[in-house]
Amino acid sequence: MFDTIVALATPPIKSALAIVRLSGDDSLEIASKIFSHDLTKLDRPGHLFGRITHNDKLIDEVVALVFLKPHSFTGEHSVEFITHGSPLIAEQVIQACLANGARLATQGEYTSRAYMNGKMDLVQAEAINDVINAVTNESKRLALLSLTGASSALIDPIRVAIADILSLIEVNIDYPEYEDLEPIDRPKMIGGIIEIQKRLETLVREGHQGQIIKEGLNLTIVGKPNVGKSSLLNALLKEDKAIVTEIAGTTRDVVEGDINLNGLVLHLSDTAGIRESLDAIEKMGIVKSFKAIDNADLVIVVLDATSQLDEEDQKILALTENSKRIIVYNKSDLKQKTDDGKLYVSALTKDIKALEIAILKLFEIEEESYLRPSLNNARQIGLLQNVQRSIEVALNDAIVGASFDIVSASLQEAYSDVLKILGLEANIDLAQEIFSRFCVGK
Ligand SMILES: Nc1nc2c(ncn2[C@@H]2O[C@H](COP(=O)(O)OP(=O)(O)OP(=O)(O)O)[C@@H](O)[C@H]2O)c(=O)[nH]1
Ligand SMILES: [Mg+2]
Repeated sequence: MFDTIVALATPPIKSALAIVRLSGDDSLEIASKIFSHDLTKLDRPGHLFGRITHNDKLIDEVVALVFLKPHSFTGEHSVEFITHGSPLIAEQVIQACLANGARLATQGEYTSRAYMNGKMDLVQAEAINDVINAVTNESKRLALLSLTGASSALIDPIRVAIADILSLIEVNIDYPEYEDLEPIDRPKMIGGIIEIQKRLETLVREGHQGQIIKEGLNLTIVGKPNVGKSSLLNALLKEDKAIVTEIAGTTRDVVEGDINLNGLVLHLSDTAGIRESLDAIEKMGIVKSFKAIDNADLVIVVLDATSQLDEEDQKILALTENSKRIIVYNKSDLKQKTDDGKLYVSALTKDIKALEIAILKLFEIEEESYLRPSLNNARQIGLLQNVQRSIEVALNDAIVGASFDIVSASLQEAYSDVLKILGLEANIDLAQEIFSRFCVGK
């Protein structure tokens, strides 16, 4: 049971319509105090046209959408007033609701109530934000898979597999005298844990891919002056965004732009050519280049295909050694084609396909990645990694012959973290899992 909250569900700007919504046990009463119809008498959901008045003053003519518990987004009684799209009107409707007992909703409170009232799990609740924030069709599709529960469903086989082993261990520990009991077979248990480990590896890998599809990648283009970094940026962007000249040291500041590469959003940064410089402005630009390398998910190191690597190139290669990187040889148009395994591009002639393919391949983004549900935000992946760690401990303990209750402790931890992904409590659920499998004490 929650108090009744009110908020504007649309942006506070002039528009055709605005929506003010109420949710909570007293929604119908509060709405009825300011609306021309009595909504408390409704026995079914519906919409009604009427007037909103407060302190005997007409505020607006509106349509009220009425949702009855539990058939609403939040699972509570809920009323949405569709008003004319004036921020002033919306504000007055909200004030009238507040004066009649509602309180202002806090950020995300409607969704949090939907979660608390069991309308959705935590993965689904998180997906609402992803749906709203998606900027590509691909990321929206992934978010909808999570919203509709397809990502949450990925948890279940792992939860059940852990519970299978746990229940066997627990019952053997607690009821060793129970005759019908299947004794624990250690190799079988180890096999089961390895199976869980494999499933987790897949989930984490696919989660990272989903995260990349959703959030995009920061890609930084670096190299010494004049190798064609800005030209490469322009070729990738298909736009003349950065200034290109034959003068070394042209780019001073970081130049940024986004592209959508087969559904993968790349946040590109072209940087100042890195070299020893006495020019104060150029030096500042080079400091920014170093920062951009640190912030990058992927560094593109540009080398000049027409000349031998020099000391400056070597320094940049050393500097990016620990970054995820792709080394490209630019200006291939000036050079005879050789098949030496190096990645050649020509930013000038826009021959950069090989680089685009290499990027997609490096992050293992394939057609299926866009269609696959995944647990793909930092919280979900972090918990999956916790589960991985506990499972690894359980596996090592099981292999070295540790006692079953030691193995059980790690498995219980894993089980609890699995449920946390969905925002569920572990204790009650685990007991239910165990006793649903065995009729102990029957
Ligand atoms: N032939 C040929 N010339 C290129 C290519 N890419 C760039 N250039 C030329 O190389 C020169 C430098 O290009 P930029 O893109 O400004 O090089 P940069 O690496 O950004 O240089 P700085 O900003 O000074 O660090 C220009 O004259 C470009 O036209 C290429 O693929 N082929
Ligand atoms: Mg440049």
